[in-house]
Amino acid sequence: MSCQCIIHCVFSHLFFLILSISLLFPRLGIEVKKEENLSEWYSQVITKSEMIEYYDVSGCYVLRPWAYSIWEVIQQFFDGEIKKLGVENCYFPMFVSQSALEKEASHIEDFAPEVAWVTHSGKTELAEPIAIRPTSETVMYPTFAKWVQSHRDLPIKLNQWCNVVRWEFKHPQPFLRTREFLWQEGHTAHATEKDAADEVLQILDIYARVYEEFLAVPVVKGKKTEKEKFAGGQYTTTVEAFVSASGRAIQAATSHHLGNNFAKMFEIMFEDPLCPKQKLYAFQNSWGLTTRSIGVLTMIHGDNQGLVLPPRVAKIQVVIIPCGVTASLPENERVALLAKCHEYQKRLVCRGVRASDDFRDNYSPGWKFNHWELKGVPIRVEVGPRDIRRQEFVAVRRDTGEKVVCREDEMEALVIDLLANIQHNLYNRAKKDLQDHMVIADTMEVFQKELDSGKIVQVPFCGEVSCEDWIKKTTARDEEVDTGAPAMGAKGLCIPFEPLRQLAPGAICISGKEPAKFYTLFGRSY
Ligand code: 87F
Repeated sequence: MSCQCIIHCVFSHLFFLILSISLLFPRLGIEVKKEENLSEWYSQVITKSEMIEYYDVSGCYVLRPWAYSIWEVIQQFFDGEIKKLGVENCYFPMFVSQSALEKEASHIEDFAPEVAWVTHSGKTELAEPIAIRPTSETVMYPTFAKWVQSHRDLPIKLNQWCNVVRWEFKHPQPFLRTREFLWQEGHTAHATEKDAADEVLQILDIYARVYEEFLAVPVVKGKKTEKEKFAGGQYTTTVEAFVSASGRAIQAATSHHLGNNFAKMFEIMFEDPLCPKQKLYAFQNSWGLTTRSIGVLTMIHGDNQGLVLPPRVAKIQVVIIPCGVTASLPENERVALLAKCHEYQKRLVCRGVRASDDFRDNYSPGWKFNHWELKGVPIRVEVGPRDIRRQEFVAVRRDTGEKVVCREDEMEALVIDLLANIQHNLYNRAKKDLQDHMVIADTMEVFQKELDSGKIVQVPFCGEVSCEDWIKKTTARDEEVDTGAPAMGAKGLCIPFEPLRQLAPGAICISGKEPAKFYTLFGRSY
């Protein structure tokens, strides 16, 4: 064999050796920093934490139990709250006839490119193509019309938990922008404008509570601008969250008042109780919260070790890991150690804590620490033989990395207290982050400077669509200073219900032309 041949042979063997090692032992930890490459960090976090599995249809993803369990917590809370308001669950078909979908021509125009159609069964073309629901106004309202004759048939308050399909062409991102997603959509019809308007805000409050009390994500409540509202409705209220790692805001949930726009299209009407023979149109709302919320939580709380879960939505809140099980540890001590871990787990479960022990003996404690850290479990409890002798254990918080030594007899109280503390700490941290990144500007120069330093900005605004177009165009940048990516223009995120400052009398719109009507929050967004 020639010398060249031997070298070739050695190298190809080496290559296959390295390849098989890397296939057998994929890198465990997160390999990029959140502050250095956010999108790569995000995809590593969601896959390595076992929330998402990729799928071979672009824009569609598998939600694994670790992610789906978060959705179940949201569902349980939200479902309970809307039932208190008299909302009932139901299920309507996922298919929409062309005629129903196109009834609301005015607003469907903008959305038409995203609607997916079924055109064939097998090789046979359908007589009429059928759309897959992108939202269910046009699915439900023909039925509402059948059900409403008199004011006694109102209100109708329905909700459904389902999937919807919007065939987006922008870059997809798991949870944040997907072609199929899960949501709840509420649709209600009322006899009076006031009844409907009250409900819009009640629902918005529940959305804010989902984010603030469960996901530990602070939100800004407000009304959408004319340009950004749901075109089919009268006005849109929204909760907006902020991802400081990208300097971008994200729409967290919306609650719309539809006025009688849809009632007129679908003839949802009833006899005026005060003036028989006179027909009145119902006043309607629709509102939705999606699995995007899980992406928001990930973006906001995740760190360079991986996912960080707020305790209230964590499938496992406490993981108990036996430590110091070496070959030299006497059998009776090993048994006692595992028994103690199991006892802790049982005692916590008895108190309503979602605790789990990890007794797998083919993994080292160090490996388990990394694993559960990556998955964002709020508290890790470490128990070793020496801890048992001292009647102690060590608790490690995921949010700060802090270690707390704890007495065995105070275990339940301490852990429960620590979980509440972590929940609050995550919220307070994110709240401070939002406060530090939401500022006021009264001139375009300051507005642009703040935007380019990753902030969202409240500016005096006239509310005109043409002016909002101008702001978006003017604030767009060809190249972003540090990433080299083009920086999109600022969108109107909302007209905050509680602006940072009240508008001064005679204030002029940021564009310098018309009088300002309100402070409006602008920012780059998802
Ligand atoms: C995409 C394709 C077709 C959004 C679409 O926000 C139609 C639409 O109507 C569409 N994307 N929308 C607006 C949805 C409004 C509203 N529906 C009920 C919600 C919450 C839940």
